Order: sequence, then structure tokens, then C-alpha cells
Amino acid sequence: MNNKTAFITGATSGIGKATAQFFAKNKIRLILCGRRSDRLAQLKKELGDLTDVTTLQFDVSNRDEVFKAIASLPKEFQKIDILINNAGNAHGLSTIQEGNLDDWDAMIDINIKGLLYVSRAILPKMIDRNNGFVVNIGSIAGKEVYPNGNVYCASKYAVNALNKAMRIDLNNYNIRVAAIHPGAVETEFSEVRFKGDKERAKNVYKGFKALEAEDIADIIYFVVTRPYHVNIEDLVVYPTAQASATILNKE
Ligand code: NDP
Ligand code: 8X3
Repeated sequence: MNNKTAFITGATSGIGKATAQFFAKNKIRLILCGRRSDRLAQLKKELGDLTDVTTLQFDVSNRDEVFKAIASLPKEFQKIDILINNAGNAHGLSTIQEGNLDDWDAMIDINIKGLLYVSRAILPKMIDRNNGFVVNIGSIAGKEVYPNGNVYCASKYAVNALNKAMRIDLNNYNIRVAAIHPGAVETEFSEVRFKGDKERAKNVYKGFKALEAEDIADIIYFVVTRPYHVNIEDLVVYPTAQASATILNKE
């Protein structure tokens, strides 16, 4: 994978960060993105000895920031081979009738529009080169709706649909497109969903062995390192203890 460059959104935590670490060990050059600049700087320091790293600090839901940040990439990072659309989160967990409108806006703006803006900014150059790989991080929430999941599930159903749409629209341009849909992964995800309530977040993963961010990073690496004619289009990954969004074999 020498000389390949990957653009990872949501690289400051969880799945994105683990993917950055995995890719760095395998000598993939990295463009790491997120809003928390301290974490981006720390990652650049940590991974800079293993591979070439640059960072971009922007909010994926802010159109202008997305296009400006990507246009600002140094020349040596402008050829992007792999785009990992990973940035995203759930905000809140409640019924539609009690839903918080700001939470809805955040999930729609980040999980759907953010993924679209970043893809729109990067795809034209992949098309020009007739080469590229887009990995969209969906969720089992994009395959199955669960109680109180409503808008988060809808945002991940949209990711699932956009993944299929990209496969169709990019089919003539030799670009690979894949979606990975994880079940429960222990990251900062639940802390964000429950607005910093660490105790409640911890409970989500109590009594069973959840997936680790590294498990998904390993799978992303596998997907992007298949021979070029092989496209793993859709992959659902559960912890062994999980049979559906709501069925968990807990101690
Ligand atoms: P984390 O909360 O650990 O990481 C989320 C990442 O997304 C952070 O790096 C965060 O960076 C970034 N991010 C969030 N909002 C924005 C924004 N507006 N602009 C730019 N970056 C943003 O969660 P995970 O690693 O678990 O989540 C990664 C992806 O995996 C998400 O799409 C999530 O929906 C999906 N997923 C997670 C599962 C789980 O159980 N954990 C299961 C299935 C799917 P920063 O705050 O610095 O901007
Ligand atoms: C994250 C997994 O089940 O909390 O997408 O929606 S779940």
C-alpha cells in the first residue's frame, strides 16, 4: 500500500482513529480530519514516524469549511486514493414525539450531509484519474430500525442508500465503493449520544464483549487491500453476543 493516500473523516476518536493507526502501520499516507485540533495534532505526532501525515480541522456539516479545507491540501496530498467516510454520531435516544430538534438537525447534517459534502469535494478527482475507493461507515441502524433510534436510524439508512447510489453513479469510473455496518462498538459513540453521561454510556457495553474500534479498522484495511477487481460492497459486523440491534446475550 506504499504511496496510497487515505482521507479519513472522524479520525480523532473511535473507529476513525483506529483506522488511522492501522493504516499508518501499513504505510498508507494519511489525511486525518476532525473538529478537535488538539487530538489531530497528537495523532500527527504519534503516527508521523510511521507514514506521511497531514491533518485538516473542519466540521463536516459546514459546507464552506469542507470545500475550503479540501482545497487547502498540500500538493503532495491532493491525490486521494481512499476516502473513509466515517465521521458521525447519534445524538439522543428518544421517541419521535419527544425528539429534540437540534439532535435531529445534528444527525442529518453530520451523518448525511457531511458525508455528501466530503464525497462531492473528493470524487471529481477520483473520476479524473479513473481510480479510487470510497468506504462509507454505515451501521446496523441503517439495516434495522430500533425503538427510539428513529432519526439516527434514518440517517444510517440514508448512508446505506448513498452507498448504493455511489456504486451506481461511479460504476463507469472504475471507483470502488463499500459500506461497512457495525453493531455495538465501544468508542465515544454512546458518550456523545448521551451528551457526556459516561455512566449511562458505559452501561451500553456492560455484560457482553462489544466490538473494539480496532476490529472495524482491521476489516476496513482488509476491504481496501483486496485486488483492484474485487469490491466488497456491503458488510455487516456484529459482536458475537449481538443478534440484532436489540437482542444482546448479556451476562
Ligand atoms: P466516536 O464518537 O468515537 O467518533 C466519532 C468521530 O466523528 C470523531 O472523530 C468526531 O471527531 C467525528 N465527528 C463527529 N461529528 C463531526 C463533525 N460535525 N465534523 C467532523 N467530524 C465529526 O464514534 P465511533 O468511532 O463509534 O463512530 C464512527 C462512525 O461509526 C460513525 O459514523 C458512527 O455512526 C458509526 N458507527 C458506530 C457504532 C458504534 O457502536 N460505536 C456502530 C455502528 C456505526 P470530532 O469530535 O473531533 O469532530
Ligand atoms: C451504532 C450502533 O445500535 O447504537 O450505530 O445504533 S446502534
